[in-house]
Amino acid sequence: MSFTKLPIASILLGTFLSSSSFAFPIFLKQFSEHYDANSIDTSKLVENQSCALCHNSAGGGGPRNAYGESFKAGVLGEGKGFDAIEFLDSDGDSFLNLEEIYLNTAPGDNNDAPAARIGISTISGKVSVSLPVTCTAFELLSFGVKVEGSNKLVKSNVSGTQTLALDGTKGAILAKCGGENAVGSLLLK
Ligand SMILES: [Ca+2]
Repeated sequence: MSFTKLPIASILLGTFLSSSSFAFPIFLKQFSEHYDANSIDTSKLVENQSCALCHNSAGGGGPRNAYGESFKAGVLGEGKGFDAIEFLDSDGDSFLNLEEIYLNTAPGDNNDAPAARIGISTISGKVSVSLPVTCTAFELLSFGVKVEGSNKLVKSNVSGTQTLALDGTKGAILAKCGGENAVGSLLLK
């Protein structure tokens, strides 16, 4: 039986969803949809963290963790999108929330952090990416700018410093080595 045939049940369900730990699945869905729309697969993060993405308790409800507090202040409080809290390091592990989300480590848990940082800088109209490890599966996403003529670059078994063509001046670049747990980003203003 569908909820469309049970308006009272729908109303009651809506009340629970907006006022308790049941609110979480709605925000989790928004989180997944936002990052899916930006070519960032968060399925592993969502599966591993579930309610602990924003709460101290894996079961949800109760106190929020550092990312949950950022979400409460920036997204709920100020009515902004997830973008508003992406360039914060909520849990203080020295990696930005967006970097952690891209790598699928927990942005609200400083015991779950990337293992190494990928250095990204611009040099004479190009972008320089310094890999601290040999990347078995290197991926680079760019927003607003293009790298090597594309918004997504995938390479296998790369190491050292990559100097890549950059088109555009304003945007963001994310790079990761999924298997080696390394990530980096650059915001171009
Ligand atoms: Ca973390």
